[in-house]
Amino acid sequence: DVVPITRALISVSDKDGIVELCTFLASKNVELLSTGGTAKKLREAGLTVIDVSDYTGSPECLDGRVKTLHPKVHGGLLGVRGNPQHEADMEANGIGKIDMTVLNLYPFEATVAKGAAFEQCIENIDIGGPSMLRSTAKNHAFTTIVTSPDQYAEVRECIEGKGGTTLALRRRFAARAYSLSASYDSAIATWFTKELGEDSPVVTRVYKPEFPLKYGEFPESVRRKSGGEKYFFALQRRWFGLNTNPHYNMRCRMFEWRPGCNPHQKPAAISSLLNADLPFTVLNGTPGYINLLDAANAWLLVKELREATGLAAASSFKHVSPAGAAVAVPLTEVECAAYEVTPEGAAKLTPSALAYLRARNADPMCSFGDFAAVSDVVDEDTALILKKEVSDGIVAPGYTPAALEILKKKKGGKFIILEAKADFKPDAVEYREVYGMTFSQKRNDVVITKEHMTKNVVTKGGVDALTDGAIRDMIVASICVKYTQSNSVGFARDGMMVGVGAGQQSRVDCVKLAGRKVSTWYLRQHPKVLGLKFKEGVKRQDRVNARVRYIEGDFTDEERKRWEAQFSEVPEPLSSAEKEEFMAKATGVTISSDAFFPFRDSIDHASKVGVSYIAQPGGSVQDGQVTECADEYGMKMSLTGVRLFHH
Ligand code: 93A
Repeated sequence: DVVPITRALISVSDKDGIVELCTFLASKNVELLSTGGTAKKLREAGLTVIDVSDYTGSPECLDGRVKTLHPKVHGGLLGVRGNPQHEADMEANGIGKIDMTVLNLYPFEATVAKGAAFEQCIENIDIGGPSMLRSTAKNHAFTTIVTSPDQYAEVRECIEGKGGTTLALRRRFAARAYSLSASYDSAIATWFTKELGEDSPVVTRVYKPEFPLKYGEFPESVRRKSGGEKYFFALQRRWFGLNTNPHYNMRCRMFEWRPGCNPHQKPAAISSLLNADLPFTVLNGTPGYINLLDAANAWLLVKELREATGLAAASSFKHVSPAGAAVAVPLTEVECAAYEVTPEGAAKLTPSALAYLRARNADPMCSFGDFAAVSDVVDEDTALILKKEVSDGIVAPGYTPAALEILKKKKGGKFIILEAKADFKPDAVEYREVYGMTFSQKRNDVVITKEHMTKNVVTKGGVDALTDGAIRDMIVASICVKYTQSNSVGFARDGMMVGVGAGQQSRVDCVKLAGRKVSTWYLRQHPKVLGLKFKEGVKRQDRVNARVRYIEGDFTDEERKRWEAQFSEVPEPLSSAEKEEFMAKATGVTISSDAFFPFRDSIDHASKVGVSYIAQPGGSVQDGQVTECADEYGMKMSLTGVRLFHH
């Protein structure tokens, strides 16, 4: 199935690498036919080239609109070799065989992107190129279509090694050529439709496959023992409650069953747009469906936090919402104790490490098995913190060799490590296909700045009542909710999220949920919690969970017995009065909400967890009542004017 190349037609707009390829082809005695600009470039490099117009006997005309649209070109590409009728037709019409086409198309998309005039865009619609591409790809049994400089090396290697191109290569290149043709036409159709003034252009987007996604399997042993998945589900529900149970992930992990989204949803794969790459490359591990959704959101969140604050940022994602996020602000001594680091150790931490330590410690119970993101190069300090934690993977713009070595050993070598493209900028319009419907919308590219937090402070004292720290926390919390599934609210203090509420149907429930996390975060710093005496060998995550249960305190008798067994000294209960007394001192917390507060109830609840500052879009008919309520509590509230729903 190897076809030797004796004649090739070269016609490229992007002339990168073309001289080198053609020099190689010439050295293999390939006759080169070429169009105007390409022929000129090849001749300048000293190559012998036949102009297509000389070959066809038809001059390029109509300002180059007609260059290769000729039976001697298309016949030479489309004729079926060995077919007596075709061979006779070719003979009768003086059509010689052309074995290979190397081409790329007029830069239509780049011309549009430049903001060129309508006529110039029209002129950049390539006609001859796609025609040759389609002819060559159709006849791939005999002809080779090369459409991108990134294929030149492979084609050279194949000709060098095999004396021609193989059928496998020709088929692969033909498939790529038709994808290019589809993508090119899609770009033209999109642009043209927009020019008609349509709001939501109908488009076809063309993707290239990247890699299959990891999906979990029930190991055979579990299947056999439990008598099937159904029984296992029932058992899991009985043992551990519904999926919201914090132990759920642990169970999944124990059985190496990664719900991403579900084991029966296969095949699962990821693709990228034909003319764009994924925002990251995989350095280690096999990511699953949810991992990559987490990674994409987590990466954009930390990138934005970094840009907004100028500080290293980190986030800890679970189920496509942040459990925590933070920028690198030094820890207090009490925080060091609560996060299990020594003050000396904390003082030496790099900014990346500090940011992740904070992000992970917002809600360490929820962060179990997280997907981490760091805005800066991951160094050894950061890797050593992650090494101790149960985590699924990380995305960052780079890794020091020492950090990479540590992380690659995590999870028996399965820890997912993604290198993010530092300059990644998502497309202006985003698309999502659900149940056969394609939604498109402008991406939420609003850049949250100090201006949003200061332009409309509606509470007493106005903008002068905001401290720099409060403004920073308003920005951090608002960027965080921008990447949190709605309805969402986020509480921040000292550059760190200390309670994120995601995916609630009512705002007040969201405030209660996230507010409970804030209380837990605060109470983890209560002297009685810091003084808990764990037995030797109690694992890190078990200590985290045990502290949370201590703070919650709502044990059944059985549960209490099991809980107490983890301590060398049985702890005295933490009474409601003690908790209230401690929480009464809480202050300086900022809350940001992804949409307006429709009633004062959310503010009433926020007042119980030390909220001093509020950032919210405003726009409710009850804004006045909410402002009065904030004033009652002495809180300072900014109306930002930007809603931040995220789904
Ligand atoms: O104007 S065209 O649509 N008409 C043609 O007949 C034709 N043949 C090749 N564009 C045509 N091409 C395109 O010209 C190729 O696809 C390639 O992008 C470009 C190369 O032109 P040049 O060699 O003059 O730089």
